[in-house]
Amino acid sequence: MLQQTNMKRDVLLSNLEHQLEELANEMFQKNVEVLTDHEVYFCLLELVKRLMAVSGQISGEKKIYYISAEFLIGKLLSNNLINLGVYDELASILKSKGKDIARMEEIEPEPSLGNGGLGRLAACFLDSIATLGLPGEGIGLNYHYGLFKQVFKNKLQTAEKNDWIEERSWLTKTDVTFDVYFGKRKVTSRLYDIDVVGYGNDVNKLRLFDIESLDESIVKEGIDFDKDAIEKNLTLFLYPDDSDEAGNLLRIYQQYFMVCNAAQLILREMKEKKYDLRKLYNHAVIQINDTHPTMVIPELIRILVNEKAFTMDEAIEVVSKTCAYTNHTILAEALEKWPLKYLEKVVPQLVPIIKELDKRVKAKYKNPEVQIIDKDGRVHMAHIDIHYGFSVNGVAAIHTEILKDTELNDFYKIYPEKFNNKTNGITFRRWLLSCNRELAGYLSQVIGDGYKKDANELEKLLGYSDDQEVLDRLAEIKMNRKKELAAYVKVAEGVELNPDSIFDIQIKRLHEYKRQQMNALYIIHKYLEIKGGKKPSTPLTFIFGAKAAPAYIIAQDIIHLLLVLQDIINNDPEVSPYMTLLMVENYNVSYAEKLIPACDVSEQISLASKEASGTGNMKFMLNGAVTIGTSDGANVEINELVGDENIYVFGEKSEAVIEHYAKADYVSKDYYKKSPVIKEAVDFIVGKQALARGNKENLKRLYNELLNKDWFMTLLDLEEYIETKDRMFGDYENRQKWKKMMLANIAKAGFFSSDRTINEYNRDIWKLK
Ligand code: GL7
Repeated sequence: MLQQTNMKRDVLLSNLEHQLEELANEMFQKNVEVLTDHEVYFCLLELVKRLMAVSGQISGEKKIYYISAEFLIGKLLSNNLINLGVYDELASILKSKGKDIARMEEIEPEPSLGNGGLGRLAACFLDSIATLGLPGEGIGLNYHYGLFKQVFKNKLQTAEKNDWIEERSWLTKTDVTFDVYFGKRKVTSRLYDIDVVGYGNDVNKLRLFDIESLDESIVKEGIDFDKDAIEKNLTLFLYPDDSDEAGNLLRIYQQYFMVCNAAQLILREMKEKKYDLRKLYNHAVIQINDTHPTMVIPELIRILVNEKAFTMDEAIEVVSKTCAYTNHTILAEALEKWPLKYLEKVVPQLVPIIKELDKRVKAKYKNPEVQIIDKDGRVHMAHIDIHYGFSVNGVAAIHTEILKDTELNDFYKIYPEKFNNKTNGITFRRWLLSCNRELAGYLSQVIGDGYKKDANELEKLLGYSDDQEVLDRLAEIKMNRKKELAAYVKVAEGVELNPDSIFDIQIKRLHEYKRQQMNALYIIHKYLEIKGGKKPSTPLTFIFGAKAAPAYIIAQDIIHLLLVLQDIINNDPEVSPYMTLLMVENYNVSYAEKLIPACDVSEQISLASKEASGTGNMKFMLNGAVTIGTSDGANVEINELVGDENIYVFGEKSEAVIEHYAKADYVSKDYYKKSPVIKEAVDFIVGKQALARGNKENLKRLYNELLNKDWFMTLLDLEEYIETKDRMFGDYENRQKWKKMMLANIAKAGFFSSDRTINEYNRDIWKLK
């Protein structure tokens, strides 16, 4: 069988040009030369799907099921071509027919099945699981409009639906359907698969469930729709607005729909393979990605007890040995607590199980902090995971320590053996080989190809720290990416960027803890300095990209401020030669792939203790950017790897921040009053110039927030941030020093390969062969 598929594969591979022509004929009755770019894209899509279909499906005695509400997979064409090892060949075949593969890459719509780092991490993990030849699949939902598309109108973010599913796509409709019951209400699911090919041709699957009765036409204005019509709306959007009860219920509907399907899929496979369900944990390990899939625990227990004749004790034991939980945040708002009465409305069949799980905890532990159902009748989803899973992991060393010492300390005292750290990683296939082909090629030239399989080999680059030719080439490649970005942005945003300026980039979800507002205050400070005659030696370009949750008011206000500042700065002839600001519209994975390789300065300035890990920080480093950051998340590990001389670290440490929260002694106004520099920058937000170009309501609200609340302590670190950033920009003038820093960052990035992360998950948690 394997031999047969290998043969088929070899036949396909040996004659790609012929295959492509045949497809063009079959699908469009034309030769490739005369196809439109879109038609070529569809042919490539079909060709890659066929190649994957005849590649080796990974199999084994035990499989990892990675259940996640998000899989931010990004465009797939180039990555699949790279992983299949045919990118260069196809690019040249196309070129010989007058087609530029880069245009096909642009045409591909980006699936928006995720929101941020958590979803992108899941996608990187799928790539690494397949690359390492581990049997595994992702299980999630097939959102038709995914996360919203961001459109700026009058300097405000508006949300539109993100239509990504075309007549032909990476999705393959399967004949698998399941019944899913919400109490007595029944819906029917349909499974769609996306093949995930690893680097080296092994294939796993991403399994996305959808609902047969979905009705896209119920979406009217923007992203508004009737939240009650479950049969019609269930898989329309990722994270529908949850500011009212109907929105909360819809999220629970979605989560249960996801895990009920996952449970049925897993059990079906156990049955097909005639595995003993009582040994489920020998054949399946379920990684619960954040709390969204938590209900898989009571759901599996329910099925085992009601349908498979397990006693409650037996079911709990088997399920607990199968499920492992990853925590991605310490922010209270993101640790889900569903009111029991909501669960009663949506999934009444799970409530007796949850109550039983809670009862067992209450019988054993008196501490109210570790209960599943609290005194207000809320179900703490993470607590289910911790009590009834066998592993709890954080996503960076400092994050796991904070979980153990502070946030989850009561649990750590009960189950010290369950806690472990798995520092996040990124797939170098997408974040280097694909997005920065020139750098990847040059690295191969200097240190050989080995780093593509073993990322630690990047360290070989350290041997070239004093090699002028290598240093100059790294700088030249960076300049090439900056020019490309400038050309792209000119068309996409209508903004002119100067490639000779320093590209300082902050791209990530918009959130106060990430402190885009602190960066904005720095920019105001610089603007005022330039107005006062103090000009930077090298011009500065500040770039932001961020979506704000539609119901998150202050985040919208911060976007507004950035767009107002962009207007002021870029239209001020005294300032614009020295400084440019750009907030890109609809920041997504594809945009990241253009921005990251072009970055000089990577902004990782979250309030210490709040960013669980961050993964953008790793992508920037790998592409030769230098980090300015706080001692937070994976920044701490970046710092340890590159040493203090190759990173700019500032700000209060996490212990001090945690103490401020414990003592409630942070008063932002004190910082404002104490420092004329801070005062001047903050006042600018509601100054004449800003009000002339922006909305009073948004700007005033943000100003008041910073002055009177500032929950994420922007002003705490602002002065040190300004000093550090000025020093950093000063150091940029020493080109030799900067090039060496670039080299050191690339050389030390190997640790952050998601192959390393997945090897650790497998070694410590999954234990697959
Ligand atoms: C996140 C964390 O905020 C981020 O720091 C981390 O890198 C990522 C992956 O572990 O998970 N948690 C979260 O809820 N989102 C994240 O990006 C959306």
